[in-house]
Amino acid sequence: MMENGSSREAERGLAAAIFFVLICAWGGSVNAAAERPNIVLIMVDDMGFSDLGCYGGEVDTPNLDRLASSGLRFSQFYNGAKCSQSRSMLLTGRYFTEAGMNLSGSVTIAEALGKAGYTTLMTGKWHLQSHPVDLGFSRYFGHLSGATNFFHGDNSFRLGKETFKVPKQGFYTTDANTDYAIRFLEETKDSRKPFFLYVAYNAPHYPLMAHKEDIEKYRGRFSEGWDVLRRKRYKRVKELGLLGGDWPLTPRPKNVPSWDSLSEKDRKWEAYTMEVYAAMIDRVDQNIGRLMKKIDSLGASENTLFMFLSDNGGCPFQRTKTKRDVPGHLPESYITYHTPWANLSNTPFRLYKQNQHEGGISTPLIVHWPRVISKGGNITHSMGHITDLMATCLEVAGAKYPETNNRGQKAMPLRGSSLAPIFRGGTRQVTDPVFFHFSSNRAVRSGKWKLSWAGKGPWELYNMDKDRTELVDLSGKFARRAQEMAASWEQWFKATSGGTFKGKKNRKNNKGNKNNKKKKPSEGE
Ligand SMILES: [Ca+2]
Repeated sequence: MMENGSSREAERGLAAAIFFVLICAWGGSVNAAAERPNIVLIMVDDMGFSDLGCYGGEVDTPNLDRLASSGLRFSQFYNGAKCSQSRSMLLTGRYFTEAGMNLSGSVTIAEALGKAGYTTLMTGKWHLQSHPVDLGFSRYFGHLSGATNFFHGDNSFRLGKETFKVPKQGFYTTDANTDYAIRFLEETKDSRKPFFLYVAYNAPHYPLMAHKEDIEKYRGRFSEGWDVLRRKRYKRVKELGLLGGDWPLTPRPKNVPSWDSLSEKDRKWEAYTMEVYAAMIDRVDQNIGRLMKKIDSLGASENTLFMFLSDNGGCPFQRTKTKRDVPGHLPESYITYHTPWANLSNTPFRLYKQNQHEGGISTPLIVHWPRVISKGGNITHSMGHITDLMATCLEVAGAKYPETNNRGQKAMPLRGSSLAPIFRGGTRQVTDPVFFHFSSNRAVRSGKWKLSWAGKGPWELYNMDKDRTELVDLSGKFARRAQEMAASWEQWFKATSGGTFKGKKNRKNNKGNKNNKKKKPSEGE
């Protein structure tokens, strides 16, 4: 009896198991065909590698920390070191020297996913030529300029293609970008299409402006000064496992005074600028919390691929235009932080926004996608570049790279490759070498080797496995390698920009290839 009973139970168990497997196989194939993921791509502006809590920073970012702890963090992801460069490369998957400001001969993610049946939504800073609606986004709210007054906006604000008059009271750009993102999601929720939402927050770009209550929260948080805080931050970055090797912290640059050498008045002022900067990032995090809550309420959380990054490292430019005593919660204020705090933002790396050393090009990349990333909290040391985001979106959406863009131009080849195999816990064929350029700053990364050039040069060679903080220049020891990599950079620059490198004079090449029309740049960089 026992045997018979056991045998019947076993049969029932087997039948149930077969049924379960069939259901899963059937459900899986239906999901694969019908349930393409939504994609939320969020980029902030002028935020360093280690400002976020989950990257070792002092700023409270509980929402991003939560996404990181149930998602994936990249330790070695690169942007374009400058606002427009990063935006152009993010949207097209091509180098800025090719796509330029007008994205000529390029297809945007919005155009490609729109053709593949996605709803395409954007809010925030554009900072390229043309208009988001003309380049594939069905809805847009934000400012076309590179920088704006966070409380009063500027005359480049648009809702769709219409001029948007910024309200005189109760307006804050970061909040408004989220309000419209939520509104667009609500308005399009019945379309039964998956959505691609790109939110380009202008924060924490200068002018540093934040809500009074958010600034209050950070009172005293930075009073220990940049020397102590940088050492503490380095320790946390290391403890979090974000360093792929045992690299030392870079020393305080010569143009940064020691905190102790400042007068009490100056220390108070400097700490205040960092408090406002932190408050701006805090507000971004609060808004990401609101946005994710909305996506959750739509029942879309599980199959939404969320990616978060910054367009360049901390900004060293001192551009305070008003007196120090005009606080950052007032629209009349125009304060900035500068080199010493940018150096904290980019801990443990060297140099800043616009440089192609690691401080300029290293960004957090947080990826969250419950359906695919089941084991959360991991850190990958796989290298990635901002041009990879287009190929990633195409792959996860099952979309093809179109032959032409919405303007009828032939689409030129993509440069990046998909990050999706990494999301699934595997490895991928990386693009190698990867090239970098802005103005007189340039670099090339090939495997563990990186050749970097800042300002007037010369070329410096680093072994990134042993020295990602770029402290031991090996260009003398491995002169032939350095020469070969330098030659490959020159070749790449000529092939993609149509010109030869002339240092700062190449700023005109930053407008893209020679076929791109020149246009007066808007404020902000
Ligand atoms: Ca920027």
